Amino acid sequence: MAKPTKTNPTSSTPTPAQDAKSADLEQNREYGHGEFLTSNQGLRVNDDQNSLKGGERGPTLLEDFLLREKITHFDHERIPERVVHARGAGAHGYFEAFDNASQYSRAHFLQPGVRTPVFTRFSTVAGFRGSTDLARDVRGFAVKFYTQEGIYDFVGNNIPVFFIQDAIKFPDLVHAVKPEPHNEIPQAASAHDTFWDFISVNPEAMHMIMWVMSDRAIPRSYRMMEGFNVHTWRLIDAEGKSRFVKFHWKPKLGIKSVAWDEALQISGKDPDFHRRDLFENIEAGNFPEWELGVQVVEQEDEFKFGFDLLDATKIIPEELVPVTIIGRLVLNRNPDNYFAETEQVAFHPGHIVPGIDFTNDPLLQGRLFSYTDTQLTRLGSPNFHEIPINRSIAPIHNNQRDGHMRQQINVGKFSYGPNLLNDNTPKQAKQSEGGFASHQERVDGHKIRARSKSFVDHYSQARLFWNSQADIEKVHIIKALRFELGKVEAESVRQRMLLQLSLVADELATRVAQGLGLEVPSAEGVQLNYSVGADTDPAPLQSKPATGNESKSDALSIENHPLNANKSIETKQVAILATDGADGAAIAALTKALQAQGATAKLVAPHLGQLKVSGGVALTIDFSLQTTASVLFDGVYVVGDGQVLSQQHDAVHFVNEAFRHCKPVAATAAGQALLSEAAYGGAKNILTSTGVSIGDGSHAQFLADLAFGRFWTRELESEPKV
Ligand code: HDE
Repeated sequence: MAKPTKTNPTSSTPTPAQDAKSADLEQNREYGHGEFLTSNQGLRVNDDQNSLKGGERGPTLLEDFLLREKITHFDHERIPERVVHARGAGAHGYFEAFDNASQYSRAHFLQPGVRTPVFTRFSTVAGFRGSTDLARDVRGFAVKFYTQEGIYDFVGNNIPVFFIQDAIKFPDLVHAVKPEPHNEIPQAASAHDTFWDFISVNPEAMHMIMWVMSDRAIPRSYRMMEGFNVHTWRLIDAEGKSRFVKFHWKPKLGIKSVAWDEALQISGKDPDFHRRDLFENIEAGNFPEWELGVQVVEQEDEFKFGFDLLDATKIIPEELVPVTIIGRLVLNRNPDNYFAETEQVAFHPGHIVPGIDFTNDPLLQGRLFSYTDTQLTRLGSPNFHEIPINRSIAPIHNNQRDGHMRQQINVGKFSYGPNLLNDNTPKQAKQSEGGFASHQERVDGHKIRARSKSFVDHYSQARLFWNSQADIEKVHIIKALRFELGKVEAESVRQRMLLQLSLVADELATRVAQGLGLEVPSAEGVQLNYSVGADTDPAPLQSKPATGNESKSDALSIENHPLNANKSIETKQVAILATDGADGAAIAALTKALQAQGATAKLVAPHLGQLKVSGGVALTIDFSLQTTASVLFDGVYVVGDGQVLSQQHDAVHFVNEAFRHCKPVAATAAGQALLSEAAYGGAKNILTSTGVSIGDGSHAQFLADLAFGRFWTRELESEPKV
């Protein structure tokens, strides 16, 4: 019988020849279409609708092996979710090295022109698997490279620093941020007592807090985030020379975020917003792309910075060490099955290949233990590397044996080495044969539980971040902290946080305090840092406030980031708000103009079904006002009858909200009446604002506004001075 083919192949489905990993997965794909239903033992099933009973109305018989098999399998369908990063979305793609990569690393996947299949998983951190995509949170950015030398995992985040400096603190951090244990509230949110209590006594978190309170923590799309591998790593070149490196993923679409109020709305209107955005864009052929950048530091320059390269709460400012681009990542295929691939994929920062090595960053060192360990609970067996999505395309030969769910059938009687009876194979590989050998670093010291003094400054880079923000970004950080600390019930925690913020920047602390109705306390004589051992004097570990340090870095801002200099409307979504009788030619022209530049138009109307536009044409409506919301779009264009729409609360709300979220809003002359009706805060007529236009035939102003992005001046103008 001919093998059934996939019934709905998409444009993004590569042929096996294009992608070695896809070919590898093909042996596990099951299509089912057109086949007989069978049991798990291959038996064709005759009746899957009725259980086996003693008489039509009698009890079900224990003999019913088909019932038992089906129910038993169902009963065991769930596995434990990830303890962190539980909610995610995955995609297949490839990485391509540029010609300059090999000067830094001997890794095969970094040699000129080599294309390596990858699987990438993006995630939120704190929320459970079923939580919302738009939580204020760090985003995971993990990439599994199926290299010819084995698996290399890049297990990073969209923020380049972390909350803590030492892995031993990780369980406390996670316990503090997860829902409080007595009532499991709140879900996917850091705005509660335990998180801020922990932060307020751990000043090493202050730099990370600045990032998490910024718009980086509410991305517009997984496709529009940077990625970082946080720690300093080592790259080893062909001569064996080691250099320090920080890795960056730079998104081709720039860095984009949503407004906080918008994030809250999206969480209700479409909690799968980021997952859907990734999936739909890949299906549509809008393949997301990032460039891989490296900041390389020569071994001899290790101590030339005012911070320690081994401290994961520090960046290397791009002004000090520029980022060199060495390759690109393209995601071009959706998973066939969420559970089999996205849920079962298992990343590990310890999965490395020759040409990459670790540093002594104490956060990284602890991670090297954690990731295999956690898979044993989550995936249930040391054989998780055999699950198809985790399987290396480089062959595996070793003397590890057995365990739950073992798939490999090791032939022969030898499972040990060295041996003579099996020609001493599988044999060790020399480095010249691709064998991995750790970088030989001289290590010398006392066995000691302590934090290096070089890790003490917790405020300078937090302040650098604050200084680097555009005015609107500062306002967003202040509002985020007012929200988060406003949800904290213990006033002592609010007070301590204000104190910590005052050591970053007075203006920041004062404005947050105003929102909380509190005064900023004095830091005089207060113990700031509780992250010390019982016999350790905390005084030398009190980091000094960074006042006076006024340096800036554009790469820390979204608004001023060089990646956002190129304005484009590519992959943006526009809602065309229309009514029956609307100008069909205007809709067609606008749709065409948007599509020509890579954007998408969706028709939104008061009802679903067909829209009867001028010229007797009927158009299919994508959404009714009840099934969508303006928060799901990047811009709104009113083409319908503005008089009719202004009578409908949902339509007025649609425009008001888009305006409030600082998005481009436009109308044809016929639709203008809706814009006149919409008013921000009940006061201001939006027609006079920036980013609001009345379209002529070309819609040029709207297209320019859409490319510009957000008109944050509207928010700045409306900002109460307190
Ligand atoms: Fe993770 N982290 N982590 N982490 N992490 C996990 O591994 C851990 C840290 C990151 O999509 C877990 O398979 C410790 C930093 C991502 O599957 C677990 C410490 C960074 C993902 C774990 C950290 C990350 C994880 C949970 C401090 C950015 C999701 C499930 C020492 C560089 C990967 C799992 C995916 C997942 C431990 C800190 C990134 C428990 C102990 C820093 C993207 O092993």
